[in-house]
Amino acid sequence: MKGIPEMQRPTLAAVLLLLTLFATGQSALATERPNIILVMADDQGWGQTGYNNHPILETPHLDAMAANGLRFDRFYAAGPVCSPTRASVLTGRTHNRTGVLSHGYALHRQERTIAQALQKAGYATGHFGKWHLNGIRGPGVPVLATDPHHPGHFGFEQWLTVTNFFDMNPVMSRMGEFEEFEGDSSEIIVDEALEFIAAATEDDRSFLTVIWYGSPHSPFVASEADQIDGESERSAHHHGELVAMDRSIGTLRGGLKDLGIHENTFVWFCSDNGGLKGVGHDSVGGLRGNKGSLWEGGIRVPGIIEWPAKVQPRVTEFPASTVDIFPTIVDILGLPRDSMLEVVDGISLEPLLNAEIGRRSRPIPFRFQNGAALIDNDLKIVTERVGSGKYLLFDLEADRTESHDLFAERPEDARRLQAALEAAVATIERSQEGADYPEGRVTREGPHGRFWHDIPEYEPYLKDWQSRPEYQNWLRRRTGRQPKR
Ligand SMILES: [Ca+2]
Repeated sequence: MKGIPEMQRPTLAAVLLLLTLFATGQSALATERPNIILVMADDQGWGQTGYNNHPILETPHLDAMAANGLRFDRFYAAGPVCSPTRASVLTGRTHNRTGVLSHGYALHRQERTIAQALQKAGYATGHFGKWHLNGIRGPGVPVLATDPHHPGHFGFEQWLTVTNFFDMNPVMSRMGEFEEFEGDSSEIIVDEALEFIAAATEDDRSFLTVIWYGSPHSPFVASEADQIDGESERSAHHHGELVAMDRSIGTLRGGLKDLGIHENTFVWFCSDNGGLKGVGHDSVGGLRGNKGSLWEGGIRVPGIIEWPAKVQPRVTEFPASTVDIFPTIVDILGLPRDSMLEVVDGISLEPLLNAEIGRRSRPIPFRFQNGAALIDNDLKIVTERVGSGKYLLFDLEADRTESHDLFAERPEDARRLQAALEAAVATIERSQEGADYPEGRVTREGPHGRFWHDIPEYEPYLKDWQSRPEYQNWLRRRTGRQPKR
């Protein structure tokens, strides 16, 4: 205090006090805002959890998460295949609005994403694993730094990402730099995600971490220890991938506890589409249809929210969807509504976290290839061909296998839901033409659906990758070349 006149001392002390209060206030604010982790399996069917009584598969970590959180018995992937559902998670919109008509389509850069919204709110944002929103097809390869649709263009400040499904010992892209890893793909990305989480926590930053597994998608490769005894090879490997994925859920939950942040971390687990056929056991728990269809088996998936600070553990029958993720987070964090691009198809599930809220206020729309459907609480209307004028109506509560068409028997519901479905299809078509974008049209940064083999920047790697198991058969088919020794 030497040299500072006596009278100014209280002022200086007050400034110091204010600075201290400011710093404390900031960190109190940071701890109030929950961290967000979005975790998604690739092709895990509704029936493929222990808690849904799978005949051979045990998922102790998902079961524990479900027992400590809000478990959805009717959770829907917004699309029946992978890229569409991923687009819906990031935008809160049904996928056809966003450019992602099917797998291998690119998400329009004109969309607004949950990662951009949280980045703007000061969150650290990271993406780990499968991306599949860059319009590239073929088994997962590391995403190029020059890719106009890499996660960095959609609000992720860090990413360790593969174009599509990936498996044992993957090659991944860390912000454009290729890295080779050893081990099970689920465990690798959870370990990497935990490092990102630890760094953000160390910096006193809230975070959004997106963990998108490549399991249990084909090729089915599980370690010896994870394969289930007595199963055929295909079944042993497919279910073994789920064993490893489940273990990585345990690692994630344990890691959050070790960092002392599990209470106020909001974790949302789901799958990206329904289960597969021919994997040794029913993957969809007796529902109708599989991946690729708008029947329940194609879209109903495991779904769990765990957030110990706020969520009352229980099982809910409330129908919810991946389109609800972004609106729910916007609501919880009090972000501006225009963080999301209208038309938003999801609703906030924030009121559901602590109490049952009765009926869902807005139906869940589906529009995929030729078909469309609308789920309005217990009722579901389906058309297998848009424009055919043919509709089917089911009561999912009474008829969970969608076996009994009520369209003729329930004319009032049929008329109401047919009109609602036609209206939904019409607005989705307008979005598809670009009506939601300020430009009034779609401006596209690259083609949809290219195979990476045809992209010149991958050419230098083709020779090496021909001997890798995940690309070997595929490359042989595409190039007619034999793998080199
Ligand atoms: Ca998938």
